[in-house]
Amino acid sequence: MPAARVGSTKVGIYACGITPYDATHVGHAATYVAVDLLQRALRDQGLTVRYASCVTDVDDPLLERAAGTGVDWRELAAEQTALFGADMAALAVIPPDVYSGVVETIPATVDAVQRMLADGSAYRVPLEPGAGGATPELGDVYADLSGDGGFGNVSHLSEAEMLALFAERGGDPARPGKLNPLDPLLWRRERSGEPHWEAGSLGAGRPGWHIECAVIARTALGKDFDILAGGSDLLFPHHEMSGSHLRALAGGAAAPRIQVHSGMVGLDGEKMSKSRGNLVFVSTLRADGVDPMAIRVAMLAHHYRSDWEWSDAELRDAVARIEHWRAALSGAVAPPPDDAVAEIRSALADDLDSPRAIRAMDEWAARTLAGPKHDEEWPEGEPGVMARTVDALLGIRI
Ligand code: 5CA
Ligand code: ZN
Repeated sequence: MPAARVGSTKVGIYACGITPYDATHVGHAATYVAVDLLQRALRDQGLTVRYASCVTDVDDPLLERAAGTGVDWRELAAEQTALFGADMAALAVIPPDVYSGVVETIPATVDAVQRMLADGSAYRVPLEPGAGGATPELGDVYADLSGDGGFGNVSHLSEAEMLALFAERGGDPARPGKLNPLDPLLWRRERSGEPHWEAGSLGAGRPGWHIECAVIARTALGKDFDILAGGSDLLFPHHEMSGSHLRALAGGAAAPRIQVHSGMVGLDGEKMSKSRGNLVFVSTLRADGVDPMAIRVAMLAHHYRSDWEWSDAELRDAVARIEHWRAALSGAVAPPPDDAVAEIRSALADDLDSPRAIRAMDEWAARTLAGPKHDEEWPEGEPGVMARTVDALLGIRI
């Protein structure tokens, strides 16, 4: 787990938010539970956490889904964002201090792109005929990565690997007119049928994905915030590019200090993803009467960095585990909890080792249910200490 910056008791965390369609599946939720665990561990160390997140409320796949289903994209985004909020509350995820939409951040993003154009870290690429409305001479804007010596330090991938992932994850390496195939889009001029916003000297259009998160994070947390978080599928290109934009906007100083990436949750042998459609939604589980705390325990049973598979058996194990804990917590007496609390704290301080923290709780529950040995005296009230510990540190309310 990241140590606090020397002399500072404040930690800024930015976690990329959802693109609001087909949300919230248990993969998304596992990533936000991991960030929540990080936040709880840092708070327990006496640090003040400022947590910011976003909602990518205009984006190609969202627009495609809205067009495909005949729903207004704004309605789809609003409805899915509300559902996400309800799911997160049920999973006891501490809400962000700052939660910004991409659409509401457009003025700040326009300002950032204009600054990058002015200082030479961005350039215009001519449009195809028919694009750009009344000002087709103003091209799309791309970041020029050639001046960024830090590019590649997040993912450490070869150029071939970068190109493959860039093409797979929303990039456009083959776009004619770019200086480097990897240069990412900062501002997309208006195209027929696509939403667009007035943007002064840029010409009407909408922002690129990576600059949005850079601007939201920087606005909420300042230029040298500590932690950028998300699932491992965001490592490249998204977080590599956002990191590069943050350096460009800060004139070289590096933010964030640390990147945290959670593993991918799969289903039936494949990553759970909107494009594959192999999704288990938190809201569906909740509607089926599944205890959200069991969903959370199923997630915490895996280390946040590992990839794992969602299954009914995982959920059944979590339900049984909660019942076991509940039985121990509902008694009047228990062994003094100091060792168990210390073990949970130490597990979390060791790169958020939640499986180890959970084992400590299992062992405490087993000992409690076994009852005191003949020479032991257990004070009253101790189960309450453990209940508050798992609530505060693991976010599990029983
Ligand atoms: N809006 C962008 C980030 S700016 C986005 O990636 N949205 S998302 O809805 O696709 O994903 C939201 C979060 O869930 C991201 O951190 C992503 O890395 C994570 N995520 C997506 N699929 C999975 C999965 N199968 N397992 C774990 N985390 C996942
Ligand atoms: Zn993001």
